[in-house]
Amino acid sequence: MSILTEIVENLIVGDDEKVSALTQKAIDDGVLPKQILDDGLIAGMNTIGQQFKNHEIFLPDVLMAARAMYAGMDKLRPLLLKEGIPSPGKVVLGTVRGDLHDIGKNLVGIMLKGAGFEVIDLGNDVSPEKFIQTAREHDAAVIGMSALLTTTMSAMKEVTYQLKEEGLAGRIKVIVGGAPVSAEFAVEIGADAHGYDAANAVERVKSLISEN
Ligand code: B1M
Repeated sequence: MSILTEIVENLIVGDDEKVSALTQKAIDDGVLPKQILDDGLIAGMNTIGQQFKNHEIFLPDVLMAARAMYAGMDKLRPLLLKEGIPSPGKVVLGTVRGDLHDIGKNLVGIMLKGAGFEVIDLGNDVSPEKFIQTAREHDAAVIGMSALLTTTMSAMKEVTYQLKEEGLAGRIKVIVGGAPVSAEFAVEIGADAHGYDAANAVERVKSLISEN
C-alpha cells in the first residue's frame, strides 16, 4: 500500500497520531507537500464527506477525521509557508456567519501566507459587519470568505452589498470559495473572484491586488 493510501485510510478512521506520523514519513521520503495534501489529506476528507452524505458514518466520525486532517496539516504547514517574503497586501479571511467549517479556509490562509500575504484570520462564524470593520481598520486590499453550507452562502452577499453601500466596492476586493460556492454564484453576488481551491485562491488574490 502506498504511503498516501495509508494516510487516506488512517484519516478516514480518525487516527490522528498515525496520520501525523505518516505525513512526516511521506515528507521524509521526499513526497511533494502538495501531493500529500491533495492525494492524502484532502482525498481522505472527500471520502469522509461522501460517507457522511450516504449516512454510513455520523458526526463524531467526521470530527475525528477533521482532527486527523489537522494533525497532518500541522506537519505540512512549515513546508507550505515561506518566511521573509515582503507582503504584497493584506487579506482579511474568515468562514461566514453560521458556518463552523474552517479546514479549507485554514488551508487558503496557509497558502496565502506562504505566498507572502499578510493574513488577518477572523476564524469561523464571522459576521458580515466584522469582515468589513476589520478590512477598514487594517486597510486590507482583499476580503476572503469561505462557506461550506448552502444555507450560509447568502451571508457572502451581505458583505458585497454592504461594501457597495459604503462606497468601498472595488477598493476592497472580495474573493469567495468553499465546496458549494461556484464562479457563477460569485458573479451573481458581485464578488470580484472565486477560488476553487487554496492554490487557485492565491492566484486569484494576486491578480486582484495587481489590478488595484
Ligand atoms: Co460538515 N457538512 N456539517 N462538518 N462537513 C459538509 C460541508 C457536507 C457537504 C457533508 C455532506 O452532507 N456530504 C454538508 C453540507 C451540505 C450542504 O450544505 N449542501 C455538511 C453538514 C450538513 C454539516 C452539519 C449541518 C451537520 C449537522 O450538524 N447535522 C454541521 C454544520 C455545522 C456548522 O457549520 N454550523 C456540520 C459540521 C461539521 C463538523 C464540525 C463535524 C466538521 C467541520 C470541522 C472543521 O471544519 N473544523 C465537518 C466536516 C469536516 C465536513 C466535510 C466532511 C469536510 C469539509 C472539509 O473540511 N473538507 C464536508 C463534506 C465535504 O466537503 N466533502 C461537510 C476539506 C477541505 C480542505 O475542503 O473546505 O471544501 P473545503 O475547502 C477547499 C475548497 O472548497 C476551497 O479550498 C479548499 C482547499 O482546496 N476553499 C476556498 C474553501 N474556502 C475557500 C475560500 C476561498 C477560496 C477557496 O477564498 C476565500
